[in-house]
Amino acid sequence: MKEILDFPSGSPAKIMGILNVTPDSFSDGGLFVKKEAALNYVQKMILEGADIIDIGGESTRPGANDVSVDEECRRVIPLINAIREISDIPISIDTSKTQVMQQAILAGASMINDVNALQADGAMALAAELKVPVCIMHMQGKPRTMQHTPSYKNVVSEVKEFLLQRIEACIDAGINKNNISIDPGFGFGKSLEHNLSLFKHLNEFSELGLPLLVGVSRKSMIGAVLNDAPADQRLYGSIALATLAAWMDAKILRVHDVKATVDALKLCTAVKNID
Ligand code: 7PJ
Repeated sequence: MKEILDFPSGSPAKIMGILNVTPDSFSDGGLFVKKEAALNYVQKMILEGADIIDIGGESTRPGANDVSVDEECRRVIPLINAIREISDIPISIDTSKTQVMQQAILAGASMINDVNALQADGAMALAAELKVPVCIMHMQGKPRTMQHTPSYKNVVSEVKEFLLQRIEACIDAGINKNNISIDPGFGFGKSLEHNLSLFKHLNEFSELGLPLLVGVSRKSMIGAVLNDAPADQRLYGSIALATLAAWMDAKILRVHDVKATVDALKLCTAVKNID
């Protein structure tokens, strides 16, 4: 199987297609709670060129309700099983709960995507034991309250420092460096200015020497710049930022709109690869 975190030089960034199986996500909440609808949507994303499917059963939008391990498993595990019956596309599990990570990988998921950077009890040891790729993300605060008063002296250096410490902790816990990707965590405890500043300095995250994942699709930073456009009016803004991220060497783009992003990336890669 092709390695998820393998990026031959000149190859385009990979597209991680988002599948939220939550009744309350901000842009597609409730759409894919039924297994059949979710499976059809996965098929569509695969045909459109997704490289990875990211499944999340716990909404991390600001103020979202907590979900129990059982409920989260009930949402994601049958779906992972069902996808495995139709495709061998890599699946990442978007969760911060150790038990959900374990069940998901057992059911056939291939990667752990944790907005909490594997800080839950046992999460890091589990990832080391399972030898699966991980994404560790920066967040200031906790989802319920993170947007209340985000505050940094220097957002770029603070996020970088956090990621550096988590990378070292992962390696100390026995996670292979080749299995780690990093994410500055757009919208997770950040004001519009923080998000824009982080984005402008994305290049600097390459200094950490690990593949960079960027998730800005339909996020509120886009709505804010577009005069408070609602989530369903953020496609063009999302494509602009996805293209800029790829230009600044992001290796994985976590997106809702797979086909539009794939097309934009083809142009980005064509320009990048010309002398
Ligand atoms: C992200 C994520 C992100 C990573 C979510 C949303 C909120 N995982 N999960 N990075 N965002 N790695 O899609 O707006 O930015 S959920």
